[in-house]
Amino acid sequence: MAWTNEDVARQFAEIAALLTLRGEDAFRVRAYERAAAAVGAAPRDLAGLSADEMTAIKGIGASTAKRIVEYLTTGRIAMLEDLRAQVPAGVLELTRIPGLGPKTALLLHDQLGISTVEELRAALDAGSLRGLKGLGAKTEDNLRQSLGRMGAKDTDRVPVADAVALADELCDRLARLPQVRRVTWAGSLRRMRETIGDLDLLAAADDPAPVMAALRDADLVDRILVAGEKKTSVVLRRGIQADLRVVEPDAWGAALVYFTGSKAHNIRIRERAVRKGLTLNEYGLWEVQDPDAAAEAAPVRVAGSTEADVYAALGLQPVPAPLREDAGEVEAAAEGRLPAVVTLADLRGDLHGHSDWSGDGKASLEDMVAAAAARGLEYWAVTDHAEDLTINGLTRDDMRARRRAIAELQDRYAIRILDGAELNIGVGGGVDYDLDFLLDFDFCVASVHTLFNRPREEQTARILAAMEHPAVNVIGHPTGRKIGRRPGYDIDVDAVVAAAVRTGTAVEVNASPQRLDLSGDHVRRAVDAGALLTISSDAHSVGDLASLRYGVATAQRGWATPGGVLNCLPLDGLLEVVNAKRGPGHRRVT
Ligand code: DGT
Ligand code: CA
Ligand code: CA
Ligand code: ZN
Repeated sequence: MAWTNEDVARQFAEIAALLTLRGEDAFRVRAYERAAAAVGAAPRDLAGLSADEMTAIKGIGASTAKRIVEYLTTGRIAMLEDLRAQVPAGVLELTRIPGLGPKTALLLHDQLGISTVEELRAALDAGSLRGLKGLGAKTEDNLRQSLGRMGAKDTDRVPVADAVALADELCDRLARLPQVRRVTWAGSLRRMRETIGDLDLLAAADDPAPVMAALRDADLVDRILVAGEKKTSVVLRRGIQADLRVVEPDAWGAALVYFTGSKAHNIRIRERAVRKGLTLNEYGLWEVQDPDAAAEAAPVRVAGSTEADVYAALGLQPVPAPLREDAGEVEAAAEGRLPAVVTLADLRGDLHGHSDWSGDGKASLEDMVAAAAARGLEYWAVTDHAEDLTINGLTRDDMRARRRAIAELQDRYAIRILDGAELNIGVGGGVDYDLDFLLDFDFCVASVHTLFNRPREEQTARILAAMEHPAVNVIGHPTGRKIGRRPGYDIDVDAVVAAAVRTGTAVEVNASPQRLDLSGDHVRRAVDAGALLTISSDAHSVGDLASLRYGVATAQRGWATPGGVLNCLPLDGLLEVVNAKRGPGHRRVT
């Protein structure tokens, strides 16, 4: 990640917060707060400046400058490290939530024993903050909103990509056993939630014992929690729990439905079963037995061996796992109007990616192009950072040189390389370079990389202004959140989505597992409004291209169809959209 002024500012804000938490002198605290504000608002990139040049900036004194230099050269500030060691872990984490200052954090810690974001979430849900002295209903409201924008926390839940890697590894091993007919993962992982509480593995086998034993004996396992006949639970070395159920092949589909969940979805379809005079459980969909029937009469299984059978017997279209959240999908499936959601195979290109032309890209342009081509993509946009991202951004000359490199590669590769840029949305909504220069690109992403803590109206207006630009084709990671680490900036997503429709600008589903931005819920709002999406990897390395699957799953969770996704269009269709945005009188991209 780039070291930006914003990043430096965060270090000072943290110092100020930690000093407050330690009850330090208000004057000293204020000095660091002022330094944080000055750094955040500095018109130039600090990395290029000497300590002397820094002190010329209003609000930065000699000792602040010294610490900035320390940070930029070593990546750490010793004083900050010392402070971190002295304050109860977790309390500071709370202060990362906008609207929650050090005083409130201490209050929550001392009065309610809250020291993690998750605990705060639970306390809010339980209403325990109400009546707390010094904490009004307005603050409570703000906290709730900030937590909502932050996404699920990572303390005891793991990011979906980590869980996929573990679950794949375990399933591969189990699949090799001769007894195993089928094996897969279920639960929140199969629904592709952003974070995963535990892994739910499901296998079909006639004899469960050797399958259970194989999991217990796996070297990935740290300890065994349950060693039953139907279920084994273990804690993996990585700290995450894995549950394995083994069922007979005739129950496979019913078990898969049951253990995929969500619980709310299961309840909804079980109600449907009951209305049809059936019962649904993990072993199948059954006819309800007549109480007068002979005790030895065998129960009748209506469906069970495949998921499709179970849904069909319930009078439902088969529901893709990411949609199973009781968000209207059962009603839609009953009426035959489930969306044909976008799949990985529908993506024809990737419209956000980096090469080592920008400082944070890890692979060469050619390696990235070759990897995108090897994935079967028809086009790939290289959107290296533009110049306003001072550390990693490319100057005009860099961009021209890169353009020559692209042309040379294009002679040798069939995949279309789109000459692109990731522009920085300035505080007033302006972007890098100038109109003429921007129109020389084929495709531009515009993203917010600085000044996250602006008020909602300002932040929204800034993005709306950028959307008006004829060369801005998509807003990258529109809310700026990092899952479990920082909330997105406060924006009016519905206003952004409406402006996307009006201006012909797309909104991105950034597929990086730490972003997934837009989230599934936001995608749903974009889809309902008719906004065009992109699903892009934002790859900084060859391996990152594989993240597209998480973007697709997130789009599925928001009910997106290929028709609503810009990079499901073939190249000429994509270029038509780009040229329509440019309007007449501007260079056309061909
Ligand atoms: P997670 O693990 O918190 O990320 O979320 P899930 O959805 O994987 O939940 P988990 O592991 O507790 O349970 C796996 C599935 O089992 C869940 O999605 C639905 C199903 N299930 C069916 N009935 C119940 C129930 O009564 N309680 C729970 N906990 N799960 C149930
Ligand atoms: Ca689970
Ligand atoms: Ca579980
Ligand atoms: Zn990017």
